[in-house]
Amino acid sequence: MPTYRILDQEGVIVDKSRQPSDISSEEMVGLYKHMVSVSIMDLIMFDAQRQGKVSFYMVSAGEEGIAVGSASSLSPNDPIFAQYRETGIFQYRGFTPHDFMAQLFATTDDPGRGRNMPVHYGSTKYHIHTISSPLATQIPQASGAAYAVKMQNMHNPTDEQRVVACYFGEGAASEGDFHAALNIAATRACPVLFICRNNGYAISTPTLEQYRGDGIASRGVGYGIDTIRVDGNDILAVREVTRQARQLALEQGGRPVLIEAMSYRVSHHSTSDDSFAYRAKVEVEDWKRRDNPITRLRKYMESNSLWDESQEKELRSEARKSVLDAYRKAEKEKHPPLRSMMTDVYEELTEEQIEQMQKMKKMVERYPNEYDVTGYEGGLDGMNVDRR
Ligand SMILES: Cc1ncc(C[n+]2csc(CCOP(=O)(O)OP(=O)(O)O)c2C)c(N)n1
Repeated sequence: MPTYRILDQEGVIVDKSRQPSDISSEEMVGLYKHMVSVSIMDLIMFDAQRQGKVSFYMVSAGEEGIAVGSASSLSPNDPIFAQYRETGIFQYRGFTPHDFMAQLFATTDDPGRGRNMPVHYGSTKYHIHTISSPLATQIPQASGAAYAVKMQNMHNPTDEQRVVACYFGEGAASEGDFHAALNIAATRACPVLFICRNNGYAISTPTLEQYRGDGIASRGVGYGIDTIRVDGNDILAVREVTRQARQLALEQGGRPVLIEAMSYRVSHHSTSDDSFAYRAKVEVEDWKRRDNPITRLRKYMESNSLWDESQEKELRSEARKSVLDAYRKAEKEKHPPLRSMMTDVYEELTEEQIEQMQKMKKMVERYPNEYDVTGYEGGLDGMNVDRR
């Protein structure tokens, strides 16, 4: 299946008769700023993990264009299900450095109350379901949500008609859940965009060992789903493809569309990985030099007098400053009270949970040198629970 692109690696329009449509200069610059902001936060937080400030981190280096470009073509009300390398969608929808840091440092402002690993963001406000660690969890969930959205669209035709967007890697597409999700979405005609980031690796497994067919795109065709492959390093192409896919997904009462966005995972898989154990450094360096969604758009903007070196410098220093400010604040914040490890499971704490929390409190009181709870809101008192 061929790959759709608008810009080549030098940021030049491939087909002069197909200029980027439906995008103003301000919007284009906005997309660029979002990509750069994500990449700067990634660098800072990757280092923060190395310094022991956060326990874990994952960057989206090289793939910023897929997240930011597709998010820009969704309605802000379209529910999103993501994997974990789509920080750009949170950035695009309005996450501030404070929101990112609250989750990464598990402060009291983290809506997940510190119960998840770092980068497992979620937001009711921005309609993004919380990220799940087990691969492919989100794909059948997205089909289910799209079925609900289909019903809502049908019952409320004058309301804004929504679609669901679901992101995953080509490795996650090897899970059974992927196949079940695509089939149910196709047979029930659910308005869902399946957006696969094919970045060449699933941790240490290269795509050559992941599948023998024509990538993930060929699978969409097999399920009777309209499918397109796009150059994931070309943010304008990703944006355009997602815009058209969204329209298609709303036609005839709803239908799924599969987008396979081709890219390359420039970074290590996560802070727990050393990718040079399974791929040559020169391969990575080569990709870094040859192609990148950020430099591609920058070249295009510069050649169209939309951007220059001084704007670049200003953007980078502002983005760095706002991330570092939020980082320094979050570092000093308390974690949520320890009792919140038990809350939100049932409407009220159960007898068993209360008993466990009381036992735990006694244990902490008995061994104060082993358990430092001063970093948690309320300290020891944060473990008090009511027995009604
Ligand atoms: C069910 C399950 N199996 C294995 C893992 C361990 N694991 C975490 S990420 C990952 C690779 C996923 O690769 P891909 O979907 O291509 O996304 P990428 O990391 O390349 O963005 C694996 C195997 C997991 N989290 N869940």
